Amino acid sequence: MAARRPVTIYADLVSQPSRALVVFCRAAGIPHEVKITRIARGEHRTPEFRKLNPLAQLPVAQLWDGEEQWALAESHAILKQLCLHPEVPEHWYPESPRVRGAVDAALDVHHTRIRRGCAVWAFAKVMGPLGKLPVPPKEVVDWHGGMARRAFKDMELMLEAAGEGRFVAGTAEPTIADLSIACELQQLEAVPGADDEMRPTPRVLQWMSDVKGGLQPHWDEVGSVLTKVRAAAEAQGLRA
Ligand SMILES: N[C@@H](CCC(=O)N[C@@H](CS)C(=O)NCC(=O)O)C(=O)O
Repeated sequence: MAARRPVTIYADLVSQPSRALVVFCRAAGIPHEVKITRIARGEHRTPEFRKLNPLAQLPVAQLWDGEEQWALAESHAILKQLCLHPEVPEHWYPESPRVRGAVDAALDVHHTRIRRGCAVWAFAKVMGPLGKLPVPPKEVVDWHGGMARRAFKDMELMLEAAGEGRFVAGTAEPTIADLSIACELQQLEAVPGADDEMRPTPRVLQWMSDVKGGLQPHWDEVGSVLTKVRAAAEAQGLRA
């Protein structure tokens, strides 16, 4: 049988959804190659990249349909495609309609609530100033900070509603929703002082540690870029 062709992931590891894909491919043993595409250098705005994603955003995956390669943007859509690979353990995107519904709902909460706060806030506090990129005005940044704080409350409520299971869709093993949300909250690790500002509860901290724990060493290796970003932010006196 012909060897499976590797999935190509265009990613900047400073980007939360990019990390989610790279960690997932590594943890699930999906053959893949990563093409690092740096947002700060505008590498996602080239005509070549826009052929892959006209919206000029990362991540993008190039997948295979038989002999034909095709490009897909949007990390949740990509994660669901990757879950079709036979080697991926079922717990990541369970087939039971009820559980799958809960995973899809948590993914929607990620995009409509959790990401709205964390992504812009972390960018405005640290990544934007470090990359000398324009950031929104203070009142807009503060609004996103409020949304980021609410993200932790959302997680507390969702985990409470999930009942016995340790993970957000009520499962005993992590799903792609846990991975996506955890990568989003991880982004705040790049912001000095974010913990004091966001005050995650013990339950949310335990969930985060459970998600990370099952993904080592990939979680730490892929996320190590955030330690460097944080050190650079500290050196420049950037804070929450
Ligand atoms: N909903 C998208 C979000 C994509 C996104 O916001 N990507 C950011 C990086 S995290 C990006 O490419 N930003 C560069 C830009 O918009 O110029 C997903 O889940 O993949």
